[in-house]
Formats: sequence, structure tokens, C-alpha cells
Amino acid sequence: MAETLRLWRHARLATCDAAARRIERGALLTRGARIEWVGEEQALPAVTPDESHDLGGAWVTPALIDCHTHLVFAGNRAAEYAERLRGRSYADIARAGGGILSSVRALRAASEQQLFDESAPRLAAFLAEGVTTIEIKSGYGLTLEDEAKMLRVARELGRAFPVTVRTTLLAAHTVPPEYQGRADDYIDAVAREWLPALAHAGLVDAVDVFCEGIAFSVAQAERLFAAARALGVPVKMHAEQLSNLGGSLAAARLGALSCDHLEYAGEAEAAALAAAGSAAVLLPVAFYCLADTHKPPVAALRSAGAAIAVASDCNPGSAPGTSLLTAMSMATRLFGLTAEEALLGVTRHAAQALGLAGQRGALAPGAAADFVVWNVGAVEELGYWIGFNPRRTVVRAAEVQRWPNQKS
Ligand code: DI6
Ligand code: FE
Repeated sequence: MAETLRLWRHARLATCDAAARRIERGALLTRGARIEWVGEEQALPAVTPDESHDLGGAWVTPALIDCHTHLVFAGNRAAEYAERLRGRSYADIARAGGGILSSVRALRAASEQQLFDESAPRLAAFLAEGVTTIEIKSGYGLTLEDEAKMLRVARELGRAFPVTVRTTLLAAHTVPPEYQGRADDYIDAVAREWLPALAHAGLVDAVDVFCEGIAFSVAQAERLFAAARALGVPVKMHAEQLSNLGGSLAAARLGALSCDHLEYAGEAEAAALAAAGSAAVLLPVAFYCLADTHKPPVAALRSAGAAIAVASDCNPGSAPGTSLLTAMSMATRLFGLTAEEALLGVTRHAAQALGLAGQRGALAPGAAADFVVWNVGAVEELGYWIGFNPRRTVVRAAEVQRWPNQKS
């Protein structure tokens, strides 16, 4: 059966492709689930579409991509946040057995169904803002079975909701109690046993490591990355969040898809990431919630020509947020991104951070026909409103989504 040819006309387009064009009188043609043509409506090819949609002159962008989340978790850490408000530091709480380890205890005690039920409303909040692709990391299980449980829930969310889920194994998030004082043995177990088993089970799209004084060293990250490379699994890194250990230089050298956080990175790291084509993923909600003051090197990333992405980092500790639009606002105000950079950060560059460059995150021929129609007068409004959602209609795989839209 021939794939449905759909015309989407009378639209203002922010293409977010390599040319990052704004087209005031634009149109899109989609065939099946992909975009076939994008341009000025007056230049439309002479075709007879099966369906035609008049978008009423509204702004259209690629659907949003959240390229860094820890969305599947159990419980919350509001009590720790209260402690931090009284002056205790995140690292201090972590060293005392709280922090990530307190979420590990909660996750291990939760059933797969509970985990799904707790995570689903968070995912729904992202989708309501026009997210159709989201990365979800493991990292609160820290046993083979509990990491598998998290990744299965992430996959199940992708089947239950209209969203593409990319899973990332972050077993190297912190040293679990079973391996206290034996971080090298833990990395060996993850690299030699867990990663191959989970990858063969189809649960792993990428591997991540928290490279930090309170977590894992560069040498340990490199060992894990070598195992991932042997399996053909791409790698990413939480790097330079609280200090500079040289993680992002190593990750760039090894061709990581992305380095994330980067508050303590500098010009050398920015140049290395740009040269390697590793996306620089900024996580301003964590910066905000930790009352951090050390900013990522945005000017250096910009002048080096790095692909700057913006993500929510949704997690129960440092970033308890479910709004990618709010992350855009924070990336502009707190880190100095331009409105255009913030938009590219949740579209084209976020796709690159997930290894989906050219396939998603742009209104371009060949890309997935995932886009959002907005109730805005200018696309700059997307990183401007705080706590207000201007989404009108979400289109995924060229289908108007009845949910989360009020009307279609
Ligand atoms: N960096 C983060 O921002 C999250 N993980 C990480 O390595 C925070 C995780 C948490 O505090 O639960
Ligand atoms: Fe994170």
C-alpha cells in the first residue's frame, strides 16, 4: 500500500536544519512517517496529496528532544533538598550515603509496575510540551537485575506513550554498597558482564558514566568505554559537573556522542568536543537546583563551533523538573544561550547527542515527521514563558496526536 502523502500548509517554519531557516509562508510534505519536502509554499512541487492540513499561519518547529533524563526513579528527595536549603552540600549528602544511594534504595524496593506508575506522569508532562523523543538513563538500580528493571520500564514507557525512548545504561552512576571500596571491581563487572547481557537483551542504546570525584575516574570510564566499543554501543559521559577531572577530553578522544554538564570545562574541552563532533549537553536545571555558580564555557563552545544541546536532566536529586521549555529558559538566562541556540539545543543538537543527527530534530527531507504547532507569535517565546505551555498540536510520524492535544 502506498504511504500517505500529506501536505501541511500555511505555516511559519523554524527548520532547525543546518541552514536554520525561518520560512514565513512555508509548507511541508510528508510521506508516511517522514518529511519529504520543506520550503516556501509558493515553491511546492506539483503533487496531489492524500490529505491537506491548513495550519493557520502558526509557527512550527521540529518536535522537542530531551537528550538527558533520569526519568525512571522511585520516590523523591525533597527532604534532602530541604537540607541543602539549610546549607548542606550535594556532595556532602552523597558522601554520607544519601543522594544517589537513597534513590537506589527506593528503586530496589519498588516493583516494575510501581516504577512505571510513578514515572508515567513525569513522561506525560514532557509530552504535553511537544517532546516526542526522550532519553532515559538507568543508574538507580546498580545490580544487574535492578538496572534491567529500570531499562525495561523505560522501554515499556516508550510502548505505552507516543514517544521514542532511547535508553542509556548508567550503571556507572555511583559505587553501590555491595562494591564499597572496590570501584575497579564494580566497573569490571559492569563492563564484562552487565553491559553485554543488557545489550544483548536489547535494553541499551548507549552507555554513560558519571566521571567525578564522588563517582568514577577517567581511567575507569575509559575501561567501560572500551567494552562498549567492542559491542558497538555508543558512549556518553557526565563530565566536569562538580570539578574538572579531564573526563570530557577523554570522552572526545573516544568519539563520545555527548559530554553532559560541563560546568567546570574550559576552552580546551570546548575545542576537543567540537573537533570530535561530541555534543555539549547543558543541564541548567541541575545548575539552578544546586545553586551552582560555575558556568559551562558557552562562549568557548560557541566559538569552537560545538553542537550545544539543552536537556532537563530530570532526576530526583539535582533536577526535579519535567519541563524542557523551562530548561530552555534557564539555558538562556543562566548560561547566556541565545533564543536560537536554545531552540537548536532541544532539536537538532539534541538529536546529535543521541546519535540521531539527520533523522530527528529538524524539518528536513528524510527526517521523521515529528513536529509541533505552537500558539506563539514568534519562536523566541519558547524559551521565554516560564510555567506556561504554548503547545497547540503535536504531530508524530505525520499523525496528529489526539493526546496530549486538547483538540486536533
Ligand atoms: N549527575 C546528575 O545531574 C544526576 N546524576 C549525575 O550523575 C543526579 C542524580 C541524582 O542526584 O540522583
Ligand atoms: Fe544527569
